[in-house]
Amino acid sequence: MAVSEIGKDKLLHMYRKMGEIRVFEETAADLFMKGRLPGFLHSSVGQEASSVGACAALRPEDYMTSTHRGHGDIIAKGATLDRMMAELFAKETGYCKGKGGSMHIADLDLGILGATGIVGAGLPYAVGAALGFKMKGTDQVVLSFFGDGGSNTGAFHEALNLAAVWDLPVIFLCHNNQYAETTPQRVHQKIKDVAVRAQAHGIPGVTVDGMDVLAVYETTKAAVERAKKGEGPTLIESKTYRFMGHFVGDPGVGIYRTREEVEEWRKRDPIPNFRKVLIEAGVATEAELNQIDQDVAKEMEEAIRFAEASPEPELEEALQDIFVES
Ligand SMILES: Cc1ncc(C[n+]2csc(CCOP(=O)(O)OP(=O)(O)O)c2C)c(N)n1
Ligand SMILES: [Mg+2]
Repeated sequence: MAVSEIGKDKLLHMYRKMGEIRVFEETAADLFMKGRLPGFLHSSVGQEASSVGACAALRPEDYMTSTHRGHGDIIAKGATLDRMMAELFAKETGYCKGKGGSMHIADLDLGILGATGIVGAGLPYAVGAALGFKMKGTDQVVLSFFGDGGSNTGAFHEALNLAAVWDLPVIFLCHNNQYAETTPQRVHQKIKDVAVRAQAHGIPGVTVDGMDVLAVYETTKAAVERAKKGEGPTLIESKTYRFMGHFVGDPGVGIYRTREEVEEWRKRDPIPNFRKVLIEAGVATEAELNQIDQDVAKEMEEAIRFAEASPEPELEEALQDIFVES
């Protein structure tokens, strides 16, 4: 898709969101390694174009689900860095009042149905939400993010099958980052492209360059249009890479992948590449993009201050919002 068809505001929004994700992930990893954050973190650095391209094709009223590596997807859907950081700090002002933590962030007002630490578990509840939209007769859609490892679960196949037979408005978006924990895709799957699994369910399957935000945007937009018209789900495989280890603390090189492999993928870093596209197409100047980078850095500093200054949840609230009152 030519940049001229997308419009400057949207393009700069995508650039900003990718920057927000990068700085959030790097800051969170740094705080975690200094022992200042509780819990466990999975960084999505490298996957920014995959998250942002997909969410840029959604409207605020559309829903999404995500995974243990979900910070990027959630920021791309509209979450702000302050409440994200507060959630990681387990503070009252976090998206889930500090009870969700890194892997379980949700906000229904933003259409973020939830992330989950259970691999593959986000797919069936995306299908449930899509069934709800279809029964209500709205034109909302649901996008479910998952990984290459997630595409090996039974839940993946059950979700695709049901969404296919009922023509539900779902987009299944696989961040194929080449690894499931420390296992390379070639070891955990016989197929090269996750997208071919769509054939088993009679739905379209598309493979896209997940380091190219515009390619992901265009592909997702087409899938959203199809879903809105009642034509059913699409499986999109976005080929991407996580630059960091599986979890923050995993060096990510030497044991299960080589430094050279990581360096090769780093040359395809989606953020400087998109910056180049914007400048070469005359969409923005260096100065405009530098200003966005500075605004993002400031937003991050304020987010840390906000999270640090926020109160801990009260002990009496420990069981609130955990069970549904009947
Ligand atoms: C049902 C289930 N099985 C195993 C695990 C342990 N586990 C956590 S992350 C992960 C790998 C997932 O790989 P992928 O779906 O490719 O996501 P990525 O980590 O690459 O983002 C596994 C097996 C889990 N959390 N849930
Ligand atoms: Mg993976």
